[in-house]
Amino acid sequence: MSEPTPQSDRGSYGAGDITILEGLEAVRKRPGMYVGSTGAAGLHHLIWEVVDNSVDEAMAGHCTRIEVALLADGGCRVSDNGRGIPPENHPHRQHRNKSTIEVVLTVLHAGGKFGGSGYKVSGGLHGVGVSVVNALSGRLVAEVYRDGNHHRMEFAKGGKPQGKVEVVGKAPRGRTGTTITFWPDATVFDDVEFRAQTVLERLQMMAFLNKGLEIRFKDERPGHEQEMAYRYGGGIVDFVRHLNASKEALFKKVASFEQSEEDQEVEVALQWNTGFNEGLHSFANGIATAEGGMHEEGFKKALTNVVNRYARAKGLLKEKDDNLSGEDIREGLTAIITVRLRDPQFEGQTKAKLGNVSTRSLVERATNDKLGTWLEEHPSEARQVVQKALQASRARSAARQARDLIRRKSALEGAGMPGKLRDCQTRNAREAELFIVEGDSAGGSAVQARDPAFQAILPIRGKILNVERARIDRMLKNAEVQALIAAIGAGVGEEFDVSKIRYHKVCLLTDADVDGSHIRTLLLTFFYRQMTDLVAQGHVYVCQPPLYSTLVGKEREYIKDDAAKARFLAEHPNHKADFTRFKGLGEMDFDELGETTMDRTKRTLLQVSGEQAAIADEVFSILMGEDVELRKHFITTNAADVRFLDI
Ligand code: 0RA
Repeated sequence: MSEPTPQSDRGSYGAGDITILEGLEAVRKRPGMYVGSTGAAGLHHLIWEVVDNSVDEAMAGHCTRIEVALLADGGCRVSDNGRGIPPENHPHRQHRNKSTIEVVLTVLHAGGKFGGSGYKVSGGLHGVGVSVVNALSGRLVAEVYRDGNHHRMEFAKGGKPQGKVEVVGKAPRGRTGTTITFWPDATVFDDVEFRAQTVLERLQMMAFLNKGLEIRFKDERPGHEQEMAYRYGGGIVDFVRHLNASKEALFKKVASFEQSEEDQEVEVALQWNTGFNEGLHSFANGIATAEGGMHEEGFKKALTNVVNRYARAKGLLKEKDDNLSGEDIREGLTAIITVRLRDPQFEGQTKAKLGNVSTRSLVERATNDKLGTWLEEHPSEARQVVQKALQASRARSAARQARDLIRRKSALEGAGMPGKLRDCQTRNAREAELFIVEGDSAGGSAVQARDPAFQAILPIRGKILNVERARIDRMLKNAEVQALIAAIGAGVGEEFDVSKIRYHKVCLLTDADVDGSHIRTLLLTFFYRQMTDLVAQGHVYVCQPPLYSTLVGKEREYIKDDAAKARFLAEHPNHKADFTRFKGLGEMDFDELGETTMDRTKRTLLQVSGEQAAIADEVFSILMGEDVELRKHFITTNAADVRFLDI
């Protein structure tokens, strides 16, 4: 064993240590402030935080590989081949006697590199620092390979240092980097089991956004074993190809460009497909900006301008013709916009909207110049883009006529509410809930089971139209879709105004079988496409009706699914009574339905979040798009799994 790193005040405990422990204690008191929640999203945030630090090291040009492992004992290990956190004492005065490793892991917001180089993330919940992970862990081990040595420091529950940084051996030849292994604190989080799919989706996104960076994943948990590796030499160009892979591209080429300024840069990749939906995904410093913001605004404005300018110059639009609208130009567009900047301002409901005005002008200028040039250099592709927008424009005026028809029709139906809606009494949208229930008979039970003061019921019969494949004009003619739009009361498509919604919770209540899951997916696709803000702002929920019930003594217990049944059997090894399996909601009587699924004090609702909209878009497209083979594959490998919508 080698000499330990020199440390003054070894073992002594100064005033500074107390402040540090107070900082970590503050994180433990209010975890939500630092990682968003103590639910699944907050738990996974711990991994994102550690990985983000390694990605920063990669962005600074010092790291080419990151490995994430979910360990058999419930821990998570993140290793990189960066420079390694410096084991020497921290240069700042107030931390003078401490290794930088210790400072990075115990001082809030100290994760950043002291040189001030690179672009540091500052907004929202992101970039809170690895010390937050330490505070919320039951145990954490930091290992650093640097200067030929293997350094190690361990922390107990809540981030309490167990001694100082020690050199525990030699580093393998040429090896540098940082490895953080942590075990989330089971007394902080509701559940400490990581979900591989959630981690994989995030890692893949990070790999797309960081061209050439290799990100490996290994699940070592018994029964979950798998390995995965991502590395994209084309970066966001590959991301666009990937998103369009389940669709039919309008042409083979992906347009891409980048531009940088003193303290910010933008990169854009785009390609149209023959579909009708807009798939614009933006990121700031590697964080998804699901609510858009200045970078999206700049891009959209310039895209509209550039395509119209081109269409006029080439005589594809005549003098008497109106300009093509932005929506028409973006129909079938898949685009990734990623910006990196020094001081991002994250705004909006979910802190997922970029507020920096200077970024708008950078993106607008870049798009005007570079996409303009791209169109000039690719006349055949450019012509197809204009033709597609012209078609969209024609379809849109047909849709407008269909919408006017709905408006006139609902005006005739009195208050404008669909006949099938059993509305609630309250007119306060914040406390109002709409249950969309599959089938008329289940709808009847739900009407009896509800609390009519706050809960409205809308039965939906059969399968609503497949939104991904239908043009909006056809979709709007569907009676079920019309009833939905009228009940929610906030319009549809580009006219949707989330401030007008009549219910703050829109809950999907469908059978636990394949048909039910299909209808749920169709409804979610519809909301995601046509009422995007409803999803983005967290108003959509999935009910969790039980699949089984059984008698325990005289009490009836309800059991959510097969996993819960297995748990129940493990906890009650001598259980003899039969399990009743509910084939559909219709088999439950109304008080069962009320008690298990609707009663606000007893039910569990899954909130559908827009945070991972970019990835969800792909899932929806695979499921709903034209490619039957891909769709079959998806359904067979993910049957009955709705949890991908959870986080
Ligand atoms: C502080 C300073 C330097 C690097 C890091 C921290 C660092 C932190 C993490 C966390 C995970 N992986 C990491 N890699 C590096 C700068 C080091 C230098 O100037 O040599």
